[in-house]
Formats: sequence, structure tokens, C-alpha cells
Amino acid sequence: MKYAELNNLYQLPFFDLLQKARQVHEQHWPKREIQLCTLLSIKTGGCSEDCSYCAQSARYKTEVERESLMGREAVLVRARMAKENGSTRFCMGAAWKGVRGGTEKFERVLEIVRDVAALDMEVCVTLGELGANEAAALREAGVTAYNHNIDTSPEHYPNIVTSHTFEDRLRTIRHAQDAGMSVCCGGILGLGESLQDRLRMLEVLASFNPPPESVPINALMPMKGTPLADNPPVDIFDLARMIALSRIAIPKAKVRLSAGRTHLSREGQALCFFAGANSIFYGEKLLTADNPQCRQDLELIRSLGLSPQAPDPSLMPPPMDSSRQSSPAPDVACGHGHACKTSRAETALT
Ligand code: SAM
Ligand code: DTB
Ligand code: SF4
Repeated sequence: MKYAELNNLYQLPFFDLLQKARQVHEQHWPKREIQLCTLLSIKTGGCSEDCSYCAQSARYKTEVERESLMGREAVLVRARMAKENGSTRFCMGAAWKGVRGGTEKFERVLEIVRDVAALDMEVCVTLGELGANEAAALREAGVTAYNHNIDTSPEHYPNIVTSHTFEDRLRTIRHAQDAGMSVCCGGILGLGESLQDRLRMLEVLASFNPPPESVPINALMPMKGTPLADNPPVDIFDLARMIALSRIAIPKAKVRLSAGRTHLSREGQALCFFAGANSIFYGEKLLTADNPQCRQDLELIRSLGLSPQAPDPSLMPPPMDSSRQSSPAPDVACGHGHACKTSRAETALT
């Protein structure tokens, strides 16, 4: 979908745009389900890059404490909890510029991926820049989706990040796709971008071939110590418009209402679901920032007559050998290592 068409849609009266998005949504996603994805930061802080929104960049003095790559077992415990709690996708993020094959670090990531893939969950990772070989190795280990956001328009990108380029991002996305992983790619609103930048970002996302499997729309979480710490919040109607446009421009993608939900009311989130969002990050932490409580999310989903998305076997990693592990039920349910009282999503909603 081209810029002019996106702009025409954006300029429609709010309810007309929502109505169009709703039609597309119902045609492609008739099940009234919300995908629950649990995030885990497996390596936190100390990143060489200068992304001006990010609390994990080593260039800024933020409140994030550096943590080295988590051990296999600790990650597996969190992944099991996430599954137990009803998440169908486990997303692991690392504060790296990128990964290089043949290094010990990368081998450890591959082991982690194999472990999580054996739990029969969708496995998503976001590790920064990838070459073709690294992408192939991740796919082979069981990664189903690679998250790499373009974040904003190509024109605005250099105002936000200077340590790598927009083209670098596109190259990584291409490597992920060539290796057979689906791509989770979206952006952030609230980076001081213009409406034109937002539409350009969507134009680029909609031009991917194949289209992104999921599109996270993040509202900036202003992080203390970063250059964008004082940016004003994103207007809820602008956010809903962008979700509606994403739904229309990339109809088969899961559109994920991502970072920033702690700043939205229940009504604001409901509006975004109506506009076409059908996925959220679930659990009380994103990577380093806050996210709503599990219980609140389940209640919101239930009160809207929606349900958590059931696992889709076609999206699981391919079968591995007989070493496939079972996942005993942990006492803690939330996937974030604290005593969240929420019971399994499925049970809570039936
Ligand atoms: N280092 C890898 C990368 O840059 O792709 C993976 C981790 S990075 C934190 C993943 C994504 O999180 C970023 O591309 C950005 O879209 C999002 N993100 C990071 N900080 C954010 C913030 N403060 N508010 C909203 N989204 C944020
Ligand atoms: C995405 O688009 N949003 C997630 C995930 N992909 C990796 C990350 C949001 C990070 C929010 C800020 C933080 O937790 O530090
Ligand atoms: Fe590093 Fe990713 Fe944060 Fe940029 S967004 S500073 S690459 S962790």
C-alpha cells in the first residue's frame, strides 16, 4: 500500500477509518482472540548502540542494571511459566548490536532456543543484527519469528539512531526471511516523528515480501536518562489510527499493541483492539520497563468478550528428536518470576 493511499485513509473521519479496519479485521481474524506473548530479557543493558529511546544503551546513564546472558535453566524456567500461564509465544530479547556465528555467546543462545523450542511454543528472538549464517542457525535451532523493528521512517531514523543505519535493519530482516523465519517488525510512536514519518514507516512495513507476520506498535516508554526521556505521550486517537492503518495495510499480520500499555486506560486499549490489534505482550515486565499485571489483562480480555489465542500447531517449531522435554507446571504462573496470583489464562477465562 502506497503512501498516498495510507494518507487518504488516515485523513478519514476517525470512525470511518475504524469501520474500515474493523471490516478487514473480521474478514481475516474472525475468532475474537488476542495472542499473548511473554517477553524475557536474556541479556540486559550495556548495549553499544545509541538508540535514543532505549534504557539499555551503554551511552546513557539510565536506571537499568547490566546483566550478562542468562543461563539455560533460568530461561527455561521462565519459558515454562509463560506457557503454563497461557502465552503461546516466548520472545527473548538481548541488548546487543548483533550476534556473530561461531562465538561462544551465539552457541549459548542456540542452546537456549533449542530448549524453548522443545516446549512447543512459538519462539521469537530479538538479538540485533544478523548475517545469513546466523539467521540459518537460529532457524535450525527452532526460532519461528525474528523481531527486528524499523522503529520509524527511513528519513527520521538518523535522528534517533546513529550507530547503525535503517538499511542495516532492512538487511537483517532480509536475512531472517531468507532463512525461513517469519518476521516480527514494527515501530515506536512518540519519537518526535511527524505524521509523514509514521505513514512512511507503515509504507515500508507494508512493502515487505513476504509481509511481516506480526507488527508491534510500541508507544514510547520514556526512560529516565535517555535523550527522549521527556517526550510527550502519544495521543490515544493517533495510536488507534495507526493500529487501524496497520490492520488495513497488512491484513494478515498480528498487530501487537506493544510497549506503553501501562499508560493507556482500559478503554484506550479496547479501542485499539477494536481498531485491529490482536496481540499483546503479557506479563508485568517488557524487557526493562513495566507492563500491566497479568490479572488485569485477563480481566480486560474477558470483559470485552475476547479470549487468549489458542496455540497454533502450524506456527510451532518443527519436531525435534526424542529428547523433547515435557513442561511440568510451576507454582508461579506469570512467567516473570514473581508470585503473581493469576491462574492459567485458559482456566481464568472459562
Ligand atoms: N537490540 C535488539 C534490537 O535493537 O533490535 C533487540 C532489543 S530492542 C530493546 C527491541 C525493540 O524494543 C526496539 O527496536 C524498540 O522498537 C523497542 N523499544 C526499546 N525501548 C523502547 C522504549 N523505551 N519504548 C518503546 N519501545 C522500545
Ligand atoms: C517490541 O516491538 N517491543 C518489545 C519487543 N519488541 C522486544 C520491547 C519493548 C521494550 C520496551 C522498553 C523496555 O522494556 O526496556
Ligand atoms: Fe541496543 Fe536494541 Fe537498545 Fe538499540 S534498541 S540500544 S540495539 S538494545
